[in-house]
Amino acid sequence: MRTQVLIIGGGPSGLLLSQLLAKKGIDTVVLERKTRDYVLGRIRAGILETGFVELMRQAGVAERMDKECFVHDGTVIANGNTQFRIDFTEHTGTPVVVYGQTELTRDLYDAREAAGGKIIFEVGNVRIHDATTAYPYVTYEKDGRELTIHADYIAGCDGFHGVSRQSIPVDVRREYEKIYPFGWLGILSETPPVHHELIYSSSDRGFSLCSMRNDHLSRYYIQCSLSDSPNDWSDQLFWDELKRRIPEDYASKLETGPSIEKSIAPLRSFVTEPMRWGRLFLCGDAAHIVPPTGAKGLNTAASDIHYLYHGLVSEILDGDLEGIDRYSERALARIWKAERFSWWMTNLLHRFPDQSDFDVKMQSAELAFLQGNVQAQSTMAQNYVGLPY
Ligand code: RFL
Ligand code: PHB
Repeated sequence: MRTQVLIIGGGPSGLLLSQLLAKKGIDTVVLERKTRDYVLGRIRAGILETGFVELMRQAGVAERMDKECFVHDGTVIANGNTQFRIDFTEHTGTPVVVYGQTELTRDLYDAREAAGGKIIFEVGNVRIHDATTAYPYVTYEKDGRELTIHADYIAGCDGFHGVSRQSIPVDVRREYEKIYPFGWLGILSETPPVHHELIYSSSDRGFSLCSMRNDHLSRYYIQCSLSDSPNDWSDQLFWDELKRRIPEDYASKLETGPSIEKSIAPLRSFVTEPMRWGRLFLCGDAAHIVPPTGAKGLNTAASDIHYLYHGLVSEILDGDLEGIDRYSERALARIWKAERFSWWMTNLLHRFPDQSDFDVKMQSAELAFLQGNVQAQSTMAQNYVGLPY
């Protein structure tokens, strides 16, 4: 088989790229290790920058999102019982949008399938060959057979544990990593959100976040120990702990109920450089990870897709190499800023095991400064709604 752009990974990055390229008449094949149901079972991001929303519109897959999403003009930040609001729209002219990763991935799958897009599920042993030549190809296993696809370009959209990044020789790539000494325990519950906007909360007992998917589906997180397992946390324990970490006026009106999903995510900052090796381009989690505190994971994946999509279209349709030649440099310039913001928010709001009383005072002083300073709020808002592409 042969295609113009072979995409490894059928998560949001891979599907969005495939859908955008299809709109320009460029042929793609997507190889996905899991089933569609498995990919759609992963509960992940919930906040989209307007840049992402715009890309979904360009891809022709924004109809349901535009109807069902919730526009958020600001967020609440709390420190113990003190709370304040940062107004994104006032500071930047731009809100963010609440629309779950599960939903947008479903929309992308539906659109690809309706257009007859080629997505091959349950592939194994994917291997990239000859990426630095003009004739790269990929081998994989499906139903016990080994198959080959030749391509002009390969997009590595296969997440942090995928094969694409690992295919780049170790003497070519440089990796930067920070592992945080805690995780996030998250639950999804069919209860109304405690507040109509998100609440990021710092407390003596650790960080917590009140988020949502819609009017009757809430997503809550609490900072937890890396040695915890979701089974250690009954629903009752979770709700009791969350109530202790948010301001009392929210705790008293929090509606609790059975969790329909409960999982722990470790927190990590990670970047690999460069994001291109010959005709292989890394996108999204395959190239970088942020701690979820700034809601940037999926949004940085989208900006990669924006740069790669425009680069590939210019090369394939007009023979202009500039976009793909500068892909890695452009994508990384934006990613490092999102890494900084996510690292800053994580450091500001979490309790660290080795933190001194002085360190805690520094966090409180920074939160107080943010509360009282319009420029600091504007800086936060600009980063949260997303820096320009
Ligand atoms: P994904 O979503 O990981 O998709 C990669 C796809 O590639 C497939 N794959 C392979 N396919 C073929 N061959 C192989 N060898 C393959 N290896 C892997 C996988 O099955 C998968 O379908 O990466 P992508 O598309 O770059 O999208 C990135 C986002 O998913 C990610 O940045 C965010 O979800 C990060 N993230 C969060 N971001 C937020 O902004 N807010 C959140 O609340 C949030 N929560 C999370 C998260 C990531 C988590 N992970 C990675 C464990 C919670 C969790 C638990
Ligand atoms: C979510 O709703 O899952 C969510 C929202 C904001 C974050 C992280 C996760 O910073």
